[in-house]
Amino acid sequence: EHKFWATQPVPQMGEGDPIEDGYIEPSKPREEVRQEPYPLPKDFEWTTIDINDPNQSKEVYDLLSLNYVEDNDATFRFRYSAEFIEWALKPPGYFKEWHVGVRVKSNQKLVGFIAGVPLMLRVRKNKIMTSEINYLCVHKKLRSKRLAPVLIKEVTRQVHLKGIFQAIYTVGIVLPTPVSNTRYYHRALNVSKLVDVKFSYVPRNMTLARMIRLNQVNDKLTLPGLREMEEKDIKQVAALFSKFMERYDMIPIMTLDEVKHQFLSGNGTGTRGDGGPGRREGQVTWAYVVEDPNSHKITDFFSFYSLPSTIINNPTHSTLEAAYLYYYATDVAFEEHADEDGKLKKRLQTLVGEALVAANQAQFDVFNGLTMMDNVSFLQELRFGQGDGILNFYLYNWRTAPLAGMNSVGGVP
Ligand code: YNC
Ligand code: MG
Repeated sequence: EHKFWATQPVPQMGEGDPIEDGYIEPSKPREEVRQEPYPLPKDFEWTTIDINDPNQSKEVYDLLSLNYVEDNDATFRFRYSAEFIEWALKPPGYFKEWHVGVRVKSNQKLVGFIAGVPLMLRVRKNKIMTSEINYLCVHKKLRSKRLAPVLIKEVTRQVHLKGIFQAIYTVGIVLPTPVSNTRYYHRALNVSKLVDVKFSYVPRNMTLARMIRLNQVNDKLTLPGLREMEEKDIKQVAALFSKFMERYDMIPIMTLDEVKHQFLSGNGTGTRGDGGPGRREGQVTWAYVVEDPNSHKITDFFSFYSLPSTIINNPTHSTLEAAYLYYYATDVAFEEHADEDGKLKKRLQTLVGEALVAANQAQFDVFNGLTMMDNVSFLQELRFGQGDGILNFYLYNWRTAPLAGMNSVGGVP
């Protein structure tokens, strides 16, 4: 069935739960790692993408914007911005060698890409240094030629050369073998546009006007103490975040520098409005905190990021502006029985409700979330609807029983 994946250190389908969590194949000393790049078909060559070079970052943007992930009926295609790609590929401690490209020898055109970034992960009781693999893409004209396995093997070799032997990745399709499955949910903000582009439909027994009214959000943030996150908050946010994330079974573990990178370095430059209403120039992430006015303690935080999609073949609208719920945390979770008596659920509903307001101010058309973290507890009340997209989580060279249901996956971008 899976000619390539059958050869890889991943749990094979139907293997059953492991007796103990652990690696599938042992790590190797550097000198035992293959030293030469894997061979490519003769018309192609490897390239290391220098993501700091605006020309090369634009090449990756161009490749992905025309050839990356589409929805099931090819109506929408992810269009990560160049700023987003730069932010995502340059976390603290990134390796340029993990930004692997394939060019056509004759004209140097970039036709293949895969990237990894280092990520400390906790899976149940184990902390594992991993590579988070993303942005695997082969030009549409070169599909089904088994280039993807070569890209995967080459990035694996580059990861091994840095002494790392585990990886995490998310894919829309089912491969051997998901550690968790999540589903996309969507909260309409710009209802009439979503209906226009056939992202949403007006159900029977409903009118467009009524649907617009039902999905209206406040025009201002109202939660007392809520403001944008700043540099001075990093330490408190990092502490709150790491304590909150203890609830989940698979989570990233971030240093202060990583917290700063994840929540502030994508916030764009200049002042609000420079990049359009509610946005700074080049803004890809939004992060908010709630500060207690008396103690100045940060009690809550939430974040979301911008990932537009190209609307394929639409005469009037070219772009779907989508915000994606990212990480959040609240100290309500540390109160006794906060879970059982619904206090946590209520707080998260308030926080994400404010995220919807901020996203609406920034002119997003839709706000997306996955069925992970505690999201299932508030999706319905906040009028998210189930989408057709799924997202499977995978671990490379690590065995653990499936992470099922809520409170299992604490996410990974
Ligand atoms: C995929 N998305 O099953 P078998 S997600 C992994 N992830 O192998 P060919 C995939 N494997 O089944 P094509 C995959 N898609 O025979 C396909 N495969 O064992 C497997 N799409 O290769 C597939 N981006 O080259 C099969 O297929 C083999 O030409 C077939 O290329 C695939 O980034 C692809 O969806 C996805 O650009 C490049 O369709 C192409 O179709 C494309 O003949 C649109 O490949 C964009 C798209 C994928 C987004 C993502 C995460 C990728 C994870 C890769 C695995 C990482 C493993 C860990 C490595 C580090 C280890 C350490 C340490
Ligand atoms: Mg291919």
